[in-house]
This record gives sequence, C-alpha cells and structure tokens, in this order.
Amino acid sequence: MSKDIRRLWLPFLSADVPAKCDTPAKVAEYELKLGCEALGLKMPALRVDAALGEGYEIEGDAIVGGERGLLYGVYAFLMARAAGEEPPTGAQRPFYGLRMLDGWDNADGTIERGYSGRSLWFEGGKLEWDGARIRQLGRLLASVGLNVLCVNNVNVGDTEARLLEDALPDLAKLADAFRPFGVRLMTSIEFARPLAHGVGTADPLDAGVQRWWRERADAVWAAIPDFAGFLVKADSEHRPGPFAYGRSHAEGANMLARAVAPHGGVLVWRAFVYNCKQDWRDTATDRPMAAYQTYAPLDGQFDDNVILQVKNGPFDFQVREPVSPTFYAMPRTRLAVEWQLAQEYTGQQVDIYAMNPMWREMADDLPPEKVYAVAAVTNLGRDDNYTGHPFAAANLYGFGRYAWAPKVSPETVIRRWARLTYHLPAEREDALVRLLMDSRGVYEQYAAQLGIDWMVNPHDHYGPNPGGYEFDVWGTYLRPTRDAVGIDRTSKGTGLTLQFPPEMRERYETPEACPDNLKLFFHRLRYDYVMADGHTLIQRLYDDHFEGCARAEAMADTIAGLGLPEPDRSEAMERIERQIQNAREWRDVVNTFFHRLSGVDDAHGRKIYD
Ligand code: GCV
Repeated sequence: MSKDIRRLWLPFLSADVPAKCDTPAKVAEYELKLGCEALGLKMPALRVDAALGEGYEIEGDAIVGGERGLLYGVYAFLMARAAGEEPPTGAQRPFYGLRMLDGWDNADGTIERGYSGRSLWFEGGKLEWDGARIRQLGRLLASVGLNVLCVNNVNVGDTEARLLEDALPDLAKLADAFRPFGVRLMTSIEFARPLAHGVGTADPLDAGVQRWWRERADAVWAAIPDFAGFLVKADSEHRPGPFAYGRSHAEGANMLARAVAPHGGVLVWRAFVYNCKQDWRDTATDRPMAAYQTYAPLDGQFDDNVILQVKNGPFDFQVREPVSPTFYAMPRTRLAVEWQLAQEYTGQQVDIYAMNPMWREMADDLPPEKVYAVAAVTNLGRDDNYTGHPFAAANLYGFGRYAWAPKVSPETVIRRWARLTYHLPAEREDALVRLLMDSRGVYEQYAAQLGIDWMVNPHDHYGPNPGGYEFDVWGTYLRPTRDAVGIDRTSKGTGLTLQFPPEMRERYETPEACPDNLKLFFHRLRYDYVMADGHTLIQRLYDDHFEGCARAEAMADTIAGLGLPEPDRSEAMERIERQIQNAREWRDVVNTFFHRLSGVDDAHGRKIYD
C-alpha cells in the first residue's frame, strides 16, 4: 500500500483495491468482502441482472444489478451500513446517464485552476500515474457513481493533442486502470488539429477535415473500445473554432459528432463563448448574454450525439448567478450543466464553500429533466487528501450524489459525507454539518454579496480587487461611481432579463421583485436605494462585509472544537487561518473602496480605512 493513500469518505475500506481486480464485477466482490469484514456484516450475495445496467436493487440478503450497477449497489450498501443507516430500498437508478468529471490537467503536470497539487495522471509531458492512487481514485468515483473522466484541459496544447495520436497507447493504459471502476475516459480535443497534420484547413465542411477526424476516431476506438467521446472548447478565449471558416457551431459540432457516432461516442461541445476582447467603453455588449445569443438560434440543429455543455450561470462559475437562460431556450438540444468543483472564484480550496446547496437551488429553478447530463471541473490533484482542503472532498462526494438525485437534500448529503469521513459524536457532527451548510453564505457575504461578482484579483481570482476588471477586456464590469454600482440588465438596460422565461423575467426585472442575492447582478442601484429590510444599499454593503468576516472568524473555533483526526485537523486549521486573512482583506478593501467613492460613513461607526 502506498504510504500516502488517504481513504477520504471510505475509511472502512482499509486496504487498496489490488490490480488483479480488473473488472467491475471483481471490484464489487472484493469491496463487499473487505467492507463486510471491517463492519462486521453478513455478506450479501451478488447477482448480475444485465437489464438493470447502471441500476441496482438491494433485496434482503442480495444485491442485484447490471455490471456497473452491482458496483454502485455494493458501495451504497456499505456506505449506508458504515453510516449506521438502512441501505436504500427499491430499484435505484442514476438520474443522469452521463455523470462526468472534467480534469483541467495539462501534460506538464500542472492543472489550470487546480488547488490540490499537481496532476494525478500527467507528468513531464506525458501520462504517468501511481497505479495504487488511481485505483483509490477510481474507488472514490465509483462509490458515488461518477462514470466519465475527461483527462485533459479544455485548453488543449500540442502535447495534449497527441493523446489521440502517438500517445494513444498510454491513454489506452489509463483507460484500463479506470475501467474496473466503471469510469470511461474522454479527452478534450483541439478543433483545428487537422492543420498540424497538413490538412490545410479545419473547415468543418471540408471533406479532408471530415476524413481526418473519422480516421482519428476509428483509431481511438480501436485502441479503447469503450472510450466516451470528445470534449471541445471552440471559439472561446482564443481557442480555434468554426467561426474562422464562417461556419456555425452546429456545423462544427456535427462534423465531429459524425466522426464519433459509429463508435457510440458523444461529442460534448462547450457553450462558453463570448467576446473576450471587449472594449470597456462598449456598454451595449453584455457578456452574460453571449451563450444564449450564440446557441438559442441553433436549437434543433445539433445531432443526437452532441451534448451542449453550458456553465451553470450565464457568466462564469461566479459565487452567485442565476441559472443560465440558455437552459430554457433549447428544448430540442441535449444539454449538460457544467459546474466547477475546483473553487476558482469560490475560495480556491482554502476558503470553505460547500456546493450541494447551490446545486439544489438550481434543481429548484430548472426542472432536472430539462438537462441531459451533468459535468463538473474536478477539484482533484496529487495532494495526499486529493482535494487540498479536507472539507472540499464533500464537494466531490456531493457531486456524485447530486448526479444520481438532483433533488437530494443538501443536508442529507453533507451529513452522510461528514459521518463516513469522521464518525464524530452527534453534537460535533451537527456543528460540522452546520458549518458546511453555512459556508457558501459566509463566503458570499464577504466576497460577492447581492450578486456583485467579479471584484476579484484579475487572472488569479483569489482575494479582492474591486476595480481590477473595470478597464479590462473580459466584459466583467460593475461601473461603480460615487452614486451607484452595477449593470442594468433589465429590459430597459442590456436586456438579459428578456432571455428568461416570463415567470423568471418578472422575478428579475425590477429591483423590488429581485431577490437580494441577485439584486446587483441584474440592477444598477444607487447607494441610497432602500432595501426591503430598510437599510440603504451602501449600509448593506458595509454590514455584509463586517458580518461575513465575523462569521469566517467564528468558523475557526468551530473547527478547533470538532476534534478532527490528524492530519485533517491541522490542514483545516491552517486553511481557516488563511480564510480569515482573506475575509479581512475582502472586508477592508471593499468597504474602503465604496467609502472612498460614496463618502458615506458606516452608520455604526465601525473601522473603515481611508
Ligand atoms: C479552462 C475561466 C477560467 C479559465 C478556463 C475557462 C473555461 O475563464 O478562468 O481558466 O479555462 O473559464 O472554462 O474554459
């Protein structure tokens, strides 16, 4: 057993899965035996019923399921028992068929927006991994029923593009390593890759280009018959795409989809397209409107094996966004929602930010069946605990649970994660669950209250910098003056509200109807605007920053009192100290920024620096 293997929420599986367990059935059998011995349980029988596919049923003293379903059933049985609960009854099936993790790993071992160390599967320009750790990772993913892993960054370099070329044999070996855990691989591809092979164009309507991709796909599936498909970032943040040839994104996506279709592959096409060279003087262009403007007119034009992957909100993984209106506008297209477990804008796995409450909010606003698949940028890396902050593992665990049941109660998920991971006495478990359930609200209060996103340090995206993006090219302006802040995105402003269905449009159209947490997302408000609670906007900005920071400070005592085992205790304590520093910086920088602009003092005379 490698010395650094951590069990995370599966501490009772105290031995590694041996390499000889090379099919889901063998892993299921091994895990069941290991788990039952550790938990002192009578071992249920395992029965394959291929018709159940990824589903399973735990019936009395037997677990029945399809090949992968059996594996999921074994983990569900063991985790329920380990948590002291009854296993689920009746037939269990995942809500989403495609439950995907997107690694933003680069071949040199770095990870774009990675906060947990280096890549677990790339180093020195090639695929390279520790077999025992990959098996542990496979076990973790299978235990929460995730079934696809995209191994490389959507920003594809030359070395990564070679995964489907001379590096294909290594990719096939990595696929072998994940297969026993029911995890199929995918890669991000570069749209213009045929150019590097002398094709002369990457025009999706060109016969030579189509042939090149068909031949690539044939080679990939010959090497990896259960390969899942390709992921594409095109015409986005300087990546090449069909626009260069005057073609639509449906034409671009369908060309690739037709190359992978004979093999049962899917083509996941990202909808993260906007003008990243905006002139800040241009007030007519409004970045969060871009995905809808590009894709809604294409509804119905995509092939069946195209999945359009849309970020959860119309901007970019911000702390607080409404559901992207694109989800309501494309009933004839298969859509995937893309989340970001990597906490780029939400604390970078230093600050605590549990995501299940956010996923549930989306499920409440958007019927889960309107979405075909779920994807999330991973928060994984080579750190001993895989996720940097030990509590960030709750987001990986929780993502799997949400992918199986989007309406599952966030508290139930977080409690189960906490119980499996730490087995704390009831009162301390309650304290941890409360801390995690509140964590998003705390972060939001000091870093992005009232939907005022983008006050972050440019590029790095950690810590405050209220003017940082104001005169930049990224389309993320707040336009603060001495009297007011925010962008009017209503029908009288840029018109973003018009992209929403009527009921939501009404909710967002006036500042009075708009919920507080999105007020400054949709509206430009004067500092003397009076909020529903009777406070002026400027006072609310100050109050939230003082309160959010105080709540972050209080978290340190809660964590210290949890009695966590080492090394989690030290890791969590070290990070909460950094979180507190960050919260203080947010409080003081943002308060000073608005105080300097508005000249309005805090009604309670608290310290605001000048
Ligand atoms: C992979 C944001 C991030 C980029 C990321 C991009 C994307 O802009 O800052 O690092 O690139 O999203 O989702 O493609």
